[in-house]
Amino acid sequence: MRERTRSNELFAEALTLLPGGVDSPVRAFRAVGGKPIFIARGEGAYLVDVDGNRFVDYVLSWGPLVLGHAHPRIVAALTRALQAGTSFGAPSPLEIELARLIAERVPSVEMVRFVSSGTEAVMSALRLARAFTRRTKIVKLIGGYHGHADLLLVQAGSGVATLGLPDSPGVPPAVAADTLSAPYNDIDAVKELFRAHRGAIAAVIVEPVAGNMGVVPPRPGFLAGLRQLTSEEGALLVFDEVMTGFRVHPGGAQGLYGIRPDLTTFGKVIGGGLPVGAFAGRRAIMELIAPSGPVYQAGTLSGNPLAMTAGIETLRELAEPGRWEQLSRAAKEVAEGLSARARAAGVPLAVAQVGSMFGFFFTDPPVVDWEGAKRSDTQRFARFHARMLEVGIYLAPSQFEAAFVSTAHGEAEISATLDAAERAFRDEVRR
Ligand code: KE4
Repeated sequence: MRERTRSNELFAEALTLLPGGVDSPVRAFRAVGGKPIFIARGEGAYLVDVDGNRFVDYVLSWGPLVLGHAHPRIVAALTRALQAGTSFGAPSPLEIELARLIAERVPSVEMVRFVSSGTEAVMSALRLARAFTRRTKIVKLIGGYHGHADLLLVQAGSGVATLGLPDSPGVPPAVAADTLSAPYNDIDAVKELFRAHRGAIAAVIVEPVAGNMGVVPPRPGFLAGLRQLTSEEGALLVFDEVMTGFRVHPGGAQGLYGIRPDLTTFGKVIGGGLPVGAFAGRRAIMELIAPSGPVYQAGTLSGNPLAMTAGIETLRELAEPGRWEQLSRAAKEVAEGLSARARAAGVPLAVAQVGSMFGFFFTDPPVVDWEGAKRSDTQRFARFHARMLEVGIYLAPSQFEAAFVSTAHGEAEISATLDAAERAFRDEVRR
């Protein structure tokens, strides 16, 4: 590993122009110590930093790069699309194509509206849910992260949890008051909220596999319980699949668990690494969105041809024979390998893997909610993260994030990762 001289110089310069030297808080390495690494390029399963160091990348831009960096099919398609221009501000056939690909794969989706981020998708979906039900309260699960819209910065995960921010200044109490929260995997706590706020709850929004408090899968019956409860209470069930969409199953988490939400939000993978989000669901709800209905929502670059192109090619490539099996197998091999090596070294480790995403906590298993996640040893995670980084394995710089594999993660990358982990666990025990 070369000295990260250039990276540190750039970070010092970035600090004078960008708050915290980054454009998104969780990239700042605050939770694991050290300084963020400035990247020159991505190559398949690898990141290459500005000092020439190569890392096996398990962040993959926080999920989007399911085919790895600079996949030839994506680069070729974008190069062609670029020749036709970058944005039209008018409809194009590409939006229809990507919407059709999503609807074909996700049975609950009849209509789609594209936006430019997951935050926009969730914000718009909840406005729509409030309009459709004529109710104002929203239920979210503690540790869930759904972007940084005011109404969702309540007991949120991801960077909010990473930085230990109780919530966020600037969010009016009146706005936060309409957001109720309950522990993840606790259906009785959600039922209690409905009892206490009968007739007032517009929607429950849930990460069907939580990926922003670390990876916490739904316990059997939890998602079905939310589906039944929201149907009985006249509220909408919103699956936030910004992370899980086309990551955990060809049909998203709803395909994996056989649940049909009323609305779904997407992002990340459907843009193949370009700025995109979407909210989608059944026609009767979606047609309330302007201009077909009165619920306003808009965006200058919504459905832009470059993001649509990258998304179309990503979903088509994912549909090639064997891609899903390859992704799940790679993630399973890493997850099980970490578990076995931690056990052999006597390090308590709770590991979870769903499709091509996985996570681990330095604590005894299982971790089923935010309370369990925050009880894990985050200092041990920080030491592990640093040790892995030093030998070229790039994990999310936060305990409260997920790890992802791509179709470019092969045996060489996996064995390098597990060998590094074995040494890191042993160093941890010897310290
Ligand atoms: P964006 O606005 O960041 O595109 O999406 C927000 C969002 C919504 N829903 C879920 C389930 C998400 O995971 C996210 C964004 N995820 C984080 C990482 N866990 C983005 C990384 C970052 O904030 O820099």
